[in-house]
Amino acid sequence: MTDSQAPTLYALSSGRGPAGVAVIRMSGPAVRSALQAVFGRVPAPRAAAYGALRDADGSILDRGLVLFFPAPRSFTGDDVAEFQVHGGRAVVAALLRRLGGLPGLVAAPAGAFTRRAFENGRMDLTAVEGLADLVQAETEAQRRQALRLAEGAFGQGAMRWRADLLAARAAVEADLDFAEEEDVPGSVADDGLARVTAVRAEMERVLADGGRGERIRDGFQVVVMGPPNAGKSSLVNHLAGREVAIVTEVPGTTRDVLEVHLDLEGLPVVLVDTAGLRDSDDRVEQEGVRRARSRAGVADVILWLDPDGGAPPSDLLAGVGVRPEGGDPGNGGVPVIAVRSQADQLGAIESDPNRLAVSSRTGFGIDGLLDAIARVLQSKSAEPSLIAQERQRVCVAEAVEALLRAEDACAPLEVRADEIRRASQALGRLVGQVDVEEVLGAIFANFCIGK
Ligand SMILES: Nc1nc2c(ncn2[C@@H]2O[C@H](COP(=O)(O)OP(=O)(O)O)[C@@H](O)[C@H]2O)c(=O)[nH]1
Ligand SMILES: [Mg+2]
Repeated sequence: MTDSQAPTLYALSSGRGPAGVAVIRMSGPAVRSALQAVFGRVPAPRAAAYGALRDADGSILDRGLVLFFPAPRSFTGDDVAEFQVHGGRAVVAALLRRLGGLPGLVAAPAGAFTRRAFENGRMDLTAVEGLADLVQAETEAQRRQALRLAEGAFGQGAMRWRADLLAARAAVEADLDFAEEEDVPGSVADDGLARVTAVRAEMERVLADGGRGERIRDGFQVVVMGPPNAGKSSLVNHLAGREVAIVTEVPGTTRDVLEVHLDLEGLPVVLVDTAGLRDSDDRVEQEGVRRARSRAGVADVILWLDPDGGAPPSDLLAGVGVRPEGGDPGNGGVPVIAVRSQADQLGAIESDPNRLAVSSRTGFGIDGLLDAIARVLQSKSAEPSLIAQERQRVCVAEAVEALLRAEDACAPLEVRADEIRRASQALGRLVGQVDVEEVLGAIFANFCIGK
């Protein structure tokens, strides 16, 4: 299909109304003719034009602003136009109906505009993923990370690596081709292989981020643990501002793992309520305790709640490699914040200013607890990470593995050149230049219609 036969996409790009303004976008070869039909003219590029938008019989549908972005300097790389009209449902419906009746125009499925931008080389695949995350971002940390990705910070770096590897492979292959001719200096391949080592080291630095990017995207796990009846579920409900978990005075009420999503000073947090740790004959409760312990293993922070101010049991500490409160967050293990719960029941004398104490009943100490959690998570997310999701990490890790094999001095040069090629291919998949068909569907399914 040549470009002039490609369908012209149209969709409501703003949220469903009623709203003050709605934005309807078109992209494709029929944009100019559609503008002519609806607006009576094609406005000057990139300048807002105001006027009547007309139905097929000449009657006015609405008055609004029209913007025209000729190819290739548009979001998709094709001709693009946007209508800004009143955001009433009937206005939007009438304009969409009008556009749908024009020759060559088809309703855009989810992510279709971004897909055109990708196919036209306006964005690499990591930027597409960043844009999907940006639309979904709920906290400041998520917004910052997604924007960086959407602007191509990672994709551009990956393409530089790829260019370096192409040059390295060319050098190694040149050595191979001319090996018989004796007069080719052996250092040509050596130069190439030195580049390989430099690129591999850079990739390893990017990978060694402790998974921060994925955590920012998917949320930091804050796991609430403690003995039965410590008030874990009450605290989770209090922080969620709603009754997520069942609270009773019966020990062993919570048997499942419950999750609540929170925005903690801009950081996305998944607060996890768990079963109280104790030995029980009840099979369901035993399973709850098992799940609680396994969740502790992937926690970013454990909140240990105990109304008596007790410390977490040593087997829990050993089981998940936790370290005591105040430990250096940089040295591995899951940090534990020990909290005395139900502090409203403490006498003034018992309260210790150096120890966190909270009451879900009165709200006492809650701000201090949130600060303590935020401090730990901020230290974990201080340095931004380039990698935001598993797909990206897998591609870079595959490239590193191939380069490590390419660096093996015992391997024949043919094999080493081939491993460099494999690494380039993994980077090609990362930015979406090779073998992407099967991932595209999954990626664009995350988009909304109109993006
Ligand atoms: N006085 C007081 N009672 C609390 C507080 N938090 C929870 N409780 C009570 O302690 C009991 C157990 O609470 P729950 O949240 O189910 O504890 P969990 O087993 O750790 O999840 C319930 O009767 C709650 O009403 C608190 O801050 N102050
Ligand atoms: Mg509970």
